[in-house]
Amino acid sequence: MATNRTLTMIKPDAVKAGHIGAILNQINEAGFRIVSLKMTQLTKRGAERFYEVHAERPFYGELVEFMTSGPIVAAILEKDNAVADFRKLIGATNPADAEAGTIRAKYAKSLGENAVHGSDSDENAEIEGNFHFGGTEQF
Ligand code: 3AN
Repeated sequence: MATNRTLTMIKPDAVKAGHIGAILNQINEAGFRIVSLKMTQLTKRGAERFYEVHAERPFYGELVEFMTSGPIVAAILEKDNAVADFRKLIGATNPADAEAGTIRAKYAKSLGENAVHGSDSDENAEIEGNFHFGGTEQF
């Protein structure tokens, strides 16, 4: 996957609350091209693997439980400076600290249930993109 790509997931809280369309629209309006897109549900093993870097953190169990609690929407997005620009668009991890107008400020419920994921580096964007999508699913 090229380095101008990032991986997002619309998390179970935002899917349940009916925000898929609004969030995808905000992503498009911000200039990201959708390279891959699907609705899916993470298995416990899958979520543990996806969040392996957080395995030692106290919130790991809660995070895995939440991320497997319902369907998510996964997408690979493309834009110049995709990783940094997307993290700007979604806002701070804790919605209480997220800038007004950001996706988390608008749709996130709490630090744990924070509506969307965004990759934190080009390297992780590639790993995470390949976690969700095979080569023939990346356009
Ligand atoms: P970000 O998603 O902004 O990159 P990370 O990578 O620090 O944030 O955390 C990954 C996910 O773990 C967050 N999106 C959030 O759902 C959850 N999380 C992070 N910190 C906490 C915490 N202190 N308590 C509960 N959940 C947390």
